[in-house]
Formats: sequence, structure tokens, C-alpha cells
Amino acid sequence: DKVRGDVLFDNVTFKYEDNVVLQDIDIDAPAGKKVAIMGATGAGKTSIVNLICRFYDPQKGRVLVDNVDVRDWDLKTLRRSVSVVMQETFLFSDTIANNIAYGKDDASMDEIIAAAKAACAHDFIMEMPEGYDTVVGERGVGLSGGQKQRIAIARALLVSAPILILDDATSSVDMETEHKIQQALKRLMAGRTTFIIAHRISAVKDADEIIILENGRIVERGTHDQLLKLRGVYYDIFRD
Ligand code: TTP
Ligand code: MG
Repeated sequence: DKVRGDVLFDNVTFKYEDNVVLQDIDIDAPAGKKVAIMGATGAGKTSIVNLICRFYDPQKGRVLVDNVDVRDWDLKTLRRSVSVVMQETFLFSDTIANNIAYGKDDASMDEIIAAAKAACAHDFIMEMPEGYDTVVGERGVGLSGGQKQRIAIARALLVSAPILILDDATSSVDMETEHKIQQALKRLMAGRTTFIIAHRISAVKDADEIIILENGRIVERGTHDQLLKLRGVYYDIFRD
């Protein structure tokens, strides 16, 4: 079945053992909507998106995709419908080309290079001893955090899942590179339900809804303009 990408959090409460990390979370993200999540470290941002992929299940409430509880989805279909740039990028002990093509085995070399260029990864890849054939990961050449993130973004650019999660996707790249990648990310987000977790206002201000999390609860929500008028937490971040 084709997944449209409507995502709904219906009164979700989630804990790790006894530690309550999300409480009474409601989020309505119909297909194509952009939701940004901000909040201090430990606020629960990653936990929210983990529930969509079913890395965990909530103790109370439901997470729905296309009006179906994610628990009732075939796990393979669900995971294939979500493209994630994770906070910690996982690279396989394999070539850079294969790491980028992970999730799209039939990608051509031209597609891989185009994705790497859009993610500002092509130049540093070409400087590696074997270019795209350089083995990275545990048993290969080490990459910096920012380089890994750009590989992960190239990977996401190759697949066309209806739901996209960007968890601190550009936190380790410098501002100039981030600015360049933003263009590619904008194209990537077009038409997809997107969850953007970020710390910089520039990465979230165009979202349809910005959610501020504090200790697992939503304390503010709205558009950039609405939140500025509120003169609350978001406004304070904006002024800093
Ligand atoms: P996260 O959801 O990981 O918080 P975050 O993504 O907002 O933080 P960061 O900006 O640093 O990425 O964690 C929320 C809470 O859950 C936090 O108190 C740590 C706790 N936690 C566990 O107890 N076990 C776990 O496996 C994880 C991932 C988090
Ligand atoms: Mg996190």
C-alpha cells in the first residue's frame, strides 16, 4: 500500500522505565505539513520521532500514520515510509557510495554523486584516497561529525519516503555549509510530512507549526510570527 504520510499523535505519554519523557503530546501533521520541534537537551525531541518509526511504543495514547495505529502497521512498510537523518549518524563498514545508497540499492553512480553534491559532501569525498570507493565506518577511514551528517543527508536525498525526520541534521556542520545544504533540504521536504528538530531559528522559522518542548510537555506551539507575538520561550531564543 502507498503511505500518504498523515501523522497524528493522540494524547501520547511515554516513559523509559520509570522516567516519564513525554506527557500528553498531541500533534496533527497531515501529509506534507512541516513540524519543527525545539527544546533543551533531554526535553524529549528525539523520543517523539522515535515513536513514529516504532523504535519504541508509548504507554498511553496512540501514534497514527494515515489514521492507522503504527502498532498495526507492517513494520517493514512503516520504516520504509520514514526517511530519517538521525542525530548520531550510523555508517556501515563499507564504501562511501554504498553508505549513501543504503535504502536505495538500485541507485546509479550518477544519482549517488548528485545526492552527494546537493549535500555538500562531494568535495571531501573526492579528497579521500579512493573517492567514492573509500571504505568508512568502524574498519575504515574515520569521518568528522559534520562529514557523517552530510553522508546521511545524501542518503536521505536518494530515497523518497513520504515522511521525513531531520533530527539535528546539520548540527555538526559549519554555518556556511548549513546554508548551502538548506537549499537541498528544502527540496527534500517539499511534499513530505517533515519533522525538523533544530536549535537555530533559521532552520525552523518557515515550518507550518513550531513546537516548544520542556520536560516532555508542549509549552508553546504556533507559527514563527505567532510565537514571536507570544513573547515566551521562542521569543527568548529568537532574541539570543
Ligand atoms: P531525548 O528524547 O533523547 O531528548 P532530546 O532529543 O530532546 O535531547 P537532545 O537535545 O540532547 O538530543 O531524551 C529525553 C529523556 O529521555 C532524557 O531525560 C533522557 C531519557 N532517555 C532515557 O532514559 N533512555 C533512553 O534510551 C533515551 C534515548 C533517553
Ligand atoms: Mg535528541
